[in-house]
Amino acid sequence: MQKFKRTLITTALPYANGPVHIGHLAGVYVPADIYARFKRLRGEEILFIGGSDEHGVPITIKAKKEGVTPQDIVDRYHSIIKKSFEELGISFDVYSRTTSPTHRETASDFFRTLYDKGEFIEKTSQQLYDEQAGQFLADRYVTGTCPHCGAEGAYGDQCEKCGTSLNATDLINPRSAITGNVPVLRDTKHWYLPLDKWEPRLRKWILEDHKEWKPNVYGQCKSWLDMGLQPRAVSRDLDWGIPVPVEGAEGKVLYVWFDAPIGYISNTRELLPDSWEKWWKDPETRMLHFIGKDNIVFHCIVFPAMLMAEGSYNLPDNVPANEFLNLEDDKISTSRNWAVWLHEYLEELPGKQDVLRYVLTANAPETKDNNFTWKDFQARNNSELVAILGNFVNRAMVLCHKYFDGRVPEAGEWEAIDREVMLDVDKAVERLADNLEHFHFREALKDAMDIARTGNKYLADTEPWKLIKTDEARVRTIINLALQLCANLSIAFEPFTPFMAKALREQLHLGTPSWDQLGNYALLPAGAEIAKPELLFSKIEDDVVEAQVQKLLDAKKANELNAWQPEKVREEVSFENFEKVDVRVGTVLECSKVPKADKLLQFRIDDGMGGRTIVSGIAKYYKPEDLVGKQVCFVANLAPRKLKGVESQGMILSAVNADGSLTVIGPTGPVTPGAQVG
Ligand code: B3M
Ligand code: ZN
Repeated sequence: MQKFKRTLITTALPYANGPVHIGHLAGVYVPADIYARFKRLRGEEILFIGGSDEHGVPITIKAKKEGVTPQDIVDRYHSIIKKSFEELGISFDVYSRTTSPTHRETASDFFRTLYDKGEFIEKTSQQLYDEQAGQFLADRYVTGTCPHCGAEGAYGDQCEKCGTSLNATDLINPRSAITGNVPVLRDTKHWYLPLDKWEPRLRKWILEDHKEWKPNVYGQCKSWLDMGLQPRAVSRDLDWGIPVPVEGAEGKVLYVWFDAPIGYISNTRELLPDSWEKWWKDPETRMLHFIGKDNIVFHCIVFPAMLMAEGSYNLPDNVPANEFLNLEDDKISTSRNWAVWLHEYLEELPGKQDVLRYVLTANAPETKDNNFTWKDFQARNNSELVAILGNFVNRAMVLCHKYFDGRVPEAGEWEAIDREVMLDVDKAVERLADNLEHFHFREALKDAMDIARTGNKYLADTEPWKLIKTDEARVRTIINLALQLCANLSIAFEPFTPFMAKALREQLHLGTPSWDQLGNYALLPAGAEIAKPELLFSKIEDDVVEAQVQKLLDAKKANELNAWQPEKVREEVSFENFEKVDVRVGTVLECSKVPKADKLLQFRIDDGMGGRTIVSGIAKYYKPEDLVGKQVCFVANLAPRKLKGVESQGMILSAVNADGSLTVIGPTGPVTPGAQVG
């Protein structure tokens, strides 16, 4: 492996058209932050870059829907996202945005450099155009049927059902997302990056030189390369974005996927205006892109091709992309509001940043899609963080206060069991570093947790609370070692749960942590004072997680109601046929439940003709006594049917609501029983 001097870590720039949710965190930001913190602890030179992606069609669509400007939308979400990342402890060195002047200049210059070098193809082609809206329909401005899987509602840039990336003109039955109109085709000129030109170099660089990439990443790249690369348009006919910086390009902007990755460069420049270049151009800098799997092609093929075309930049050394996280066994969806939003989590579960970081790491979708459930969240908190980690640290510190006045006791000779414990911890630390280095964060977390497990077992095996009566000298040694393990834990957990790690270091009166201190069992000098232990984690009760599940269910319900559409109108009938149905008004005389049928109510109706019995399936929605005395409409000439042994002589009319519930239909004023409706 090449020896690098420093590491540039980038994270996908989230679209500023909504807040971030746990799927983003588990896939990108938590693993990247763990890695960045690990490297800092090792004393390596790193730079950790984040920022908001503020261009693209989803933002303009959202703005239109709300009747505000795209700038209003990105201002709102950029600040929500930035603040929530900070509160979760994502330790970016810079978090900027693609509407910044530095970015506009950087992206513009980048395009211009490629343009001047003749790296683009200029091509006029036919694109979809909405005549009523008076604009071209790029990307998400058009929906239609996916030509690959036949799904309805595929977007002009991608089908979310089968994941295929599309051109708007590929869609079957395209419709404008602005007006719903059928678009027409119009000529327009765009700039294309000929990916095919870079294909041989990309093939060698990925398929031969980067066989170590994660199988999901390598596999996706291989299948793209094997399909053959085509020129890709890097401009769009839109009024939101960075203007194409050439003559005759009025009304055209850079495609969002052209400018967004350049955002990594701009944000580096913004932070380090004088020394940014060493992070991008010095071959001794290693670049890593942390992203989700839907961004692989852009980071492994398109952006590298842009960098190759420019010529003076490094290519990424690795792209540790993750799979997706599901929520309560269902795909996370922003539009369906099926998500746990970070800013809401921080507000509703204050002080529990580490719990979320821990659970998302323990469940990280590293090799396959994974699932987040609130039950699992609670279980991991209560039976891992509280019962293993928190418990061990608390016991060790409490014993130190109880027997030794809160001063670290001096250790005597280490015995065999002590040395075994140290050996176990040494091994865990070694695995931990190796797993972190290889982006195996779930395994790494287990390794860190093993230190606490070892500590718990050590106390259980040595039973200092019994030994204190007979052998205080031995207890001094045991508590000393137990406290040294606590000190080790405060370092090992720093990448994963930084808030807890800091609190623990403060309680132990430890200074700045460094990775080299791991495996050192004399971190706390004998005689040093430690603070009174404060619980590092607290139990999460059932009502807390139940409220979260209920919130999701409420969102689902609201969403279903929102998405409700009236049934299609039935086939036309003639007036004569309509007249055949004899609808009358009657008054409910009696109403009771039909025995052994939980859906049915049995009515006795005054129909002006001596009365009749009707059975109706509305028991879920009405109590029998609520309907007595009410007037209802019923079909009087329906052939009689037996329902649960009762003959029903007609049908009471009711309407089906959006949520499936039924409301009985009756007259708005008093009507003579038996009167005809028509
Ligand atoms: N904003 C897509 C996404 O959030 C896009 C990433 C840009 S990274 C340069 O999934
Ligand atoms: Zn599809």
